[in-house]
Amino acid sequence: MWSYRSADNVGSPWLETLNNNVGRQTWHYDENGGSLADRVALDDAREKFRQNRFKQKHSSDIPMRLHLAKKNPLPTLPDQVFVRSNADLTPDNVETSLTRSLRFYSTIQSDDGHWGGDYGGPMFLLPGLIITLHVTGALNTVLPPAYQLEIRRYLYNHQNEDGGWGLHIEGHSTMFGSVLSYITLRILGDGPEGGDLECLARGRDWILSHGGATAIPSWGKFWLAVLGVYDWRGLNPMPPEMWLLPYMVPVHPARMWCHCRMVYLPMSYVYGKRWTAKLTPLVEDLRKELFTQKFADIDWNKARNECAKEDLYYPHPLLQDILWGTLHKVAEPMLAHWPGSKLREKALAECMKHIHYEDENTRYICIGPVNKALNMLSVFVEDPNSEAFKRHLARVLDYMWLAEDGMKMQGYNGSQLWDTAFAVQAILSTKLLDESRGMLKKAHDYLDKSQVREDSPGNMAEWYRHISKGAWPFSTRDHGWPISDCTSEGMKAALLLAELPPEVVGPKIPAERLFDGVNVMLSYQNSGGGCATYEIERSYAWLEYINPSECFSKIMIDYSWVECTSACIQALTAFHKKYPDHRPKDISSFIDRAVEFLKTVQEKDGSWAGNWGVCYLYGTWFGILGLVAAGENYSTSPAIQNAVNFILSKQLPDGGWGESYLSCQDEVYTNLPDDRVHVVSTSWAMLSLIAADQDKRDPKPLHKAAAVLINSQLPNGDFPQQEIMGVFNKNCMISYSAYRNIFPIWALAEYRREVLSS
Ligand code: LAN
Repeated sequence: MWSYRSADNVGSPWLETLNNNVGRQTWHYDENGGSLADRVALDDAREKFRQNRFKQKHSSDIPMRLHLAKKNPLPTLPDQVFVRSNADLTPDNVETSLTRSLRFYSTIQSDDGHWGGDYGGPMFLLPGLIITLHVTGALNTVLPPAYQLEIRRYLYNHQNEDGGWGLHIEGHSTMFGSVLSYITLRILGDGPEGGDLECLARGRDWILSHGGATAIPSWGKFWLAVLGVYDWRGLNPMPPEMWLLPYMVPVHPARMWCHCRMVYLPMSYVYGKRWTAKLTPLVEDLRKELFTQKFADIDWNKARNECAKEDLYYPHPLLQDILWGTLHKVAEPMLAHWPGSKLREKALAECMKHIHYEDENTRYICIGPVNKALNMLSVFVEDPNSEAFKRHLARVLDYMWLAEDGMKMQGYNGSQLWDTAFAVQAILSTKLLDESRGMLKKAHDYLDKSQVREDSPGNMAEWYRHISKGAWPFSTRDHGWPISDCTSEGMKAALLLAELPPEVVGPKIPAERLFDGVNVMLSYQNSGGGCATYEIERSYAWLEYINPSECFSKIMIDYSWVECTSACIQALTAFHKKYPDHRPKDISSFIDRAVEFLKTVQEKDGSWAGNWGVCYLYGTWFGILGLVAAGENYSTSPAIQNAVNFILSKQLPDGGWGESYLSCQDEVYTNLPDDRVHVVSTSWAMLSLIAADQDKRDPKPLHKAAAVLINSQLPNGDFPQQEIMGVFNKNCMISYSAYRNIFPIWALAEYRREVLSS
């Protein structure tokens, strides 16, 4: 039976931690664990998911719920209320609904105070990990058979009806998803005709009828070359020598978005070495299975620029093809032989230096799932017996998540801090302290222990690092990368908790540490007034011309975003109210410029396009909250008026809102199929409208929306998991599984306080 643990130390003695692994989430299998009833409940959930898998592609985190329900049984709940007419929308009824939500929510809090949850969604992550573990011979040690079975289940479940796999769980089939998922299943032991319901044969049909594996996007070409199912000559160059350029040059990798540079760093190391795994019978078979022509006949030079149309979100501009062509034909041959090879060696050593630095400073978690696998491969290529490799293996489980759809690799080592910071704000907004004191105390402890307490070691400029002392990360302190809006949300939650007596919610975070947090936020402002994610903008948007990834856009530099900017405004204004004497001038000039930025990025129709959540409702929520925090309001601010009109115009006849992920990739507001409502979209819309005083003008839209939320509640106080609500780089969706609880609680709490009491 499977069990979920938080703050576990599995992987010792190769595991390092700064705070006893607080926030770490791992899944464990014990053949003899659990009762018959537990197994039946889990199997039941799996079967339901499978039956429904083409309709409801997002799993509902049932294994975590089942597991935690055993430790924390659900308290008695007041009878469920349903809203049939406006007369049912009384403060008492809303309170009942909130009490039920809070009681349920307390049962799924992890022991260490954070809320765990599925942070999967992308389908291209797991294969990189499995290929790495396979070629390094570590697969069976790190992911024993029970894990492998769950991974296969996951891939069967997420095969689309047409036989292919998408970039993410809800997406149409792509070559990237299909080839990599197919290979993963083959590595995990399925034969070419095998798998669930002839999964592999159907997958192969999809691949071959869409041009075969030469049409996989560049990141896929990379993994195939590592495995030996593709020739390195079929890849566009990723010269490690870029790292030897002077920093002044705008295309220096250190000036790129940290996720982009941290992915291309190990990729260029492995590319520079042209490292390929041993030729095995499996590799020989795959060479026969995946291409529309004989492997020996493939024109690799042509294959460099091939990409299936299903995958092509960001087509290469001509400039790129010329650039890669020249590097490929002129530079690479020179670097392969003396004296050019000397330069290559030097560049590879430089890359390895940065790989080790990243590994050590994230305790081998790495900034994200892609460079986790790549760095692990790189240190193995450098030295298969290295301590670094062992430490990497000890951190693989940090990325694995089990749900009823199987086991997946997550988009980060979790979203612990982010969810916990929002959860605290939502819970506090209910004002139901007696219901929530236990939860809040534990969550407070999590916030306290997860703040980053130090800058990266050494000369930060030499390592191209931004300050991090005082920041909050997205996940755990051991991960440690600072982020502007995570720092802000962490700060907002900490400030709110500090208003309550320490006997109730635990000790306050000391002022000095909040000052450090403020210092981090202030350091994030770009010249245009906005804030980016982890660093300040270091280069120019035209770098996007050389964005080589066909499936993602806006990855080259760290741009300013509405979400990050608004979160900083909100946190700094909240901080300023409590500590008016701390850097007041810096804070007020920051806010003035940040507000200007928000206004410049507002769309003509009044919305803001969100970049990390779906999409216009998420962005507009941040836009409005930022302006309101800075002191603007509906009657004086046309920006707010337009945003409100935008939101109202998207309300569905049922009274809720439901925004589809297609809004992100197509950049136009799109409803969910059949105009379905979504509890998270509905909550974002409500929170925005309430912040803009909609109740003073016309509360009807809010009443209708509150009814939708209340009536959506499940009998146990939980809310349903509906469509995926997170996104990155415009085109890839990612799960924020905690949102289904956090945002309905928050929206109903604000509704009760602001709308029903007025
Ligand atoms: C994340 C997760 C957190 C997220 C928020 C803090 C929510 C956001 O407001 C700012 C951006 C940030 C930090 C973010 C950026 C992109 C990430 C890191 C991710 C969505 C998690 C996974 C994704 C990463 C890029 C996935 C790997 C793929 C590549 C294209 C490198």
